[in-house]
Amino acid sequence: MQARFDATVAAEQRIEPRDWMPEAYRKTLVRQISQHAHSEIIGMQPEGNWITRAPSLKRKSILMAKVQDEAGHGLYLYSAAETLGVDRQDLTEQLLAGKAKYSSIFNYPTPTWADIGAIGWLVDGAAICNQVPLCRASYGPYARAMVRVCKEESFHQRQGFEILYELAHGTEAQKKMAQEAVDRWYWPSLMMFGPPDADSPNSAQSMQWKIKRFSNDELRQRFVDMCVPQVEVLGLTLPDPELSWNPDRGHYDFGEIDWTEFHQVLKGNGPCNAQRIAHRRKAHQDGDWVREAAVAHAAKKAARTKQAVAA
Ligand code: FAQ
Repeated sequence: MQARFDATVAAEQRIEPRDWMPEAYRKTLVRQISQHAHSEIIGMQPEGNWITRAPSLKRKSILMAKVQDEAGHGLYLYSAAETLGVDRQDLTEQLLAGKAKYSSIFNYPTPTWADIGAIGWLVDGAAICNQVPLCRASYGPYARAMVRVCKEESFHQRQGFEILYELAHGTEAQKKMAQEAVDRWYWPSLMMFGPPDADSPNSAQSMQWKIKRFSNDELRQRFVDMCVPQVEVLGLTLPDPELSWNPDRGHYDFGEIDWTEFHQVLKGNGPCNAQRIAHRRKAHQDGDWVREAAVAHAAKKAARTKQAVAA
């Protein structure tokens, strides 16, 4: 069975839920997919904060659609995780108990409207760099979920870029607001790619299994290289004095990331960790009646079908 699994992965074919897989492969997928799902769900909060205050009806409807898309991504991902034999309720309970990881990026605040532009451009931009290769992940349900997610994230990124572009070409105060938001989100976006390769315990095995196709540092570099020409079009700057083109490498060199900050955020000490979990718990409690109603409705429907069959 192991040989067949190895041959399937080597041949770039997909592992499906019905196939035998090593227990460690299954566990790695549950870990990554569930963390990813939690990130999408918690990731609704920083932008959700601006739905009632979006500066126009058009901006409000776009933002509502975007935040709903993130909820949808969470649902596809929980479904993909369930194909591996875990229960969505258990995953949710781990998140609510503060035991599950989700992306560090969503523990930062959104004090101005420009932060919504910066999230779209930088956070969705980083998400795309990371997730496009996941469309080729060896596990079928995860790879297929990623295809739709990436299409939606591309649209999200463009709407964020457009918000920033308008602000950057508006009044002096608007341009300043856009620059400050980019300054706030740039470094945390680089941290989204995970620890440097040398400190990434999961990368080597995940790449061997073709879950991950590129290392954390490779994708981070790709993102920096993408941001530099785009920030020039925006007429803004990236907050890194060490950023410079390296002709030998064919890439931009960039400054040192503050990994102490990253580890603090992972430990729960970021600016919004406590608020994010408290809000998620309340939203879950507020949704109790919906889940109860759905279960009651399903039971009634099943009873009616049973009666009809008996008759
Ligand atoms: N934050 O050995 P590695 C989005 C953890 S979705 C928190 O390198 P791996 C859309 C890592 O889990 C954003 N924890 O791990 C959106 C591991 O923990 P563990 C989420 C992090 O898995 C946009 C430990 O550190 N995207 O943005 C982070 O091989 C706008 C060691 O790290 C995904 O989840 C971090 N930044 O590589 C939504 C993509 N980085 O379990 C709303 C799928 C690392 O061993 C609004 N995931 N850790 O204790 C992946 O590609 C990978 O899981 C990585 C990490 C690259 C994130």
